[in-house]
Amino acid sequence: MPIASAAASVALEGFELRVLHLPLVAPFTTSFGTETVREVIVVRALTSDGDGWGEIVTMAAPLYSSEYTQSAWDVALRWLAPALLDRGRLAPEEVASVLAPFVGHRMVKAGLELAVLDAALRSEGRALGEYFGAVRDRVPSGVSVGIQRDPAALVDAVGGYLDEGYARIKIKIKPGRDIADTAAVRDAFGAITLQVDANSAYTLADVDTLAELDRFDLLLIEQPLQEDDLVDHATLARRLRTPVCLDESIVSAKAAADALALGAASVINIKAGRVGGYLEAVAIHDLCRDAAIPVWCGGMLETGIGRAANAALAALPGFTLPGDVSASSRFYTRDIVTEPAVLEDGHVRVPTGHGLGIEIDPVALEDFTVVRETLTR
Ligand code: NPG
Repeated sequence: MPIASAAASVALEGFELRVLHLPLVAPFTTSFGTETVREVIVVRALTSDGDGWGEIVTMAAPLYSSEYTQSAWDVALRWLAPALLDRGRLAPEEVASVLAPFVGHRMVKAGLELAVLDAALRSEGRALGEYFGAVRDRVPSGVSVGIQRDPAALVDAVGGYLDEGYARIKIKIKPGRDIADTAAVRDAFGAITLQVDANSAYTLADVDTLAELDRFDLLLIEQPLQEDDLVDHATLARRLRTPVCLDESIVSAKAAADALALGAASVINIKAGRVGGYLEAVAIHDLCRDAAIPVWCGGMLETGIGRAANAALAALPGFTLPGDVSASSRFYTRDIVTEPAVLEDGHVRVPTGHGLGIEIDPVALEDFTVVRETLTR
């Protein structure tokens, strides 16, 4: 189901970029490290038709992907924003093709595209969900739980999220913190909807350990092997009963098609930042839907900007599994939007206001800003 009708074009006048530091409510540990502060880049597209907001979801260090704050900042200001500003007037659907000559840097492309899209839709009075073709007004909310001190602490953390009403639990695993952690959660909570995320921490040599997870009836195992290990993922998938879901490996619609053709995955996590934008994300949704492959919306600890966009994306019909679209309070005590996403009966509402349907809290934005730069035509 491609985008039904194109958005208006906007006359770009500039981009304002900010690096923000948002303190996390608790440290978040994955197989690649621990975060206590979310460093993120917020983009404001300045147009003669009004402003638009986007978010570049890079992390401070290149551990999840090769992109990181300083690479994103540099490429955005030196190459990508100037290329868009050179065009003057453009439609959001043209952003990807203007930026296509620049290799990689997908998270930056996604953040710039979202800011242009928000400006365009706001100018037309259209909601992002409606533009995407959303079929739901709220989406089931899953939560991603980091690696804790020990399995008992993990059970405590998961129990808290279940009490809040989250519809699905995802726990992070890594070698040495897999079977016992998963067993502890299964034993404590019975038949909850449970999945695990390895963030590329294993190799094919770990197949026996990974096969032990089969007894826990997991919804899926996410990204057990390295980003470019598509063939190994296919080999692993044949050895496991647990469905293999890919995250880091899926950097484009082409990568998704290749992974499916190889049998490397039977579920796909769609993250707009990782694939270069929300329009590419919709394209992956469409191809998976045609192939009857379930998808879910991943998260990158987004501020209220990306969180609103993710809720709109996750409202598309092919998103049949709960995503990492949690309440803002899962990560932040204070967000940069006036009405942060809340959990209601295990769901997050899809905003209906114009564009992203959020309003920026200017005081919070200012308080969290550590660097700012504006580029104009
Ligand atoms: O709910 O936004 C969220 C976080 C979901 O676990 C989550 N993200 O690998 O999917 C991931 C993971 C991540 C964490 C990715 C940190 C990058 C950095």
